[in-house]
Amino acid sequence: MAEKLKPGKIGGELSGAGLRFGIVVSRFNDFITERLLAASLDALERAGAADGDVDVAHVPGAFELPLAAKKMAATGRYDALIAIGCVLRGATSHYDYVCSETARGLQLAQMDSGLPIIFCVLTCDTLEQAIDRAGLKMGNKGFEAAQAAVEMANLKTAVSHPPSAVAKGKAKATSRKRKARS
Ligand code: INI
Repeated sequence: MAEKLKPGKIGGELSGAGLRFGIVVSRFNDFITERLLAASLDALERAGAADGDVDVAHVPGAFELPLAAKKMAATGRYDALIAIGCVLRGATSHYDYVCSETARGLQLAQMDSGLPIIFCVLTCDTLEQAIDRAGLKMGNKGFEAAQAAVEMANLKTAVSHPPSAVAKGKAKATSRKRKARS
């Protein structure tokens, strides 16, 4: 166990004040997705996000979330995005294609743009499982997603200025000053 080493800590705060968020929501299964959206907005409001700093875009289904998210990311306007959807298993393999391409597309959009895109897409076998995750037994995943968006929006900036680099910068400046004085 390390006894003396104190690593510089990098963390994302949970304050959304002054940050801008984009939410893209699927209309498919909107009985669920609108509940996830409401909880996301509630969480952003509680985190201090302002009225004009949150935009909501609707798309037909989960499969359309990645392109809309990518376009929103390209505006450069947002500090984080939240993608909300609900895919319910049916009798065919359609579910698997929609789930995997939605997840893959959102991850690609996130990695290509460098903007956090929070994955709030429920992938459930039954409607009951989805209801449980949209405000019933398992809480509301929309609320959790918004908290993740706030944390990642802050972390994105924090990781670009790690404490070790800041300390090194200060040490260099001090040694430059010492040299200049001698
Ligand atoms: N879209 C969803 O968001 N959830 C589903 O459960 C779903 N099912 O089951 O079919 C679904 N399909 C539509 C899909 O996302 C696209 O909108 C459609 O294929 C047009 O591209």
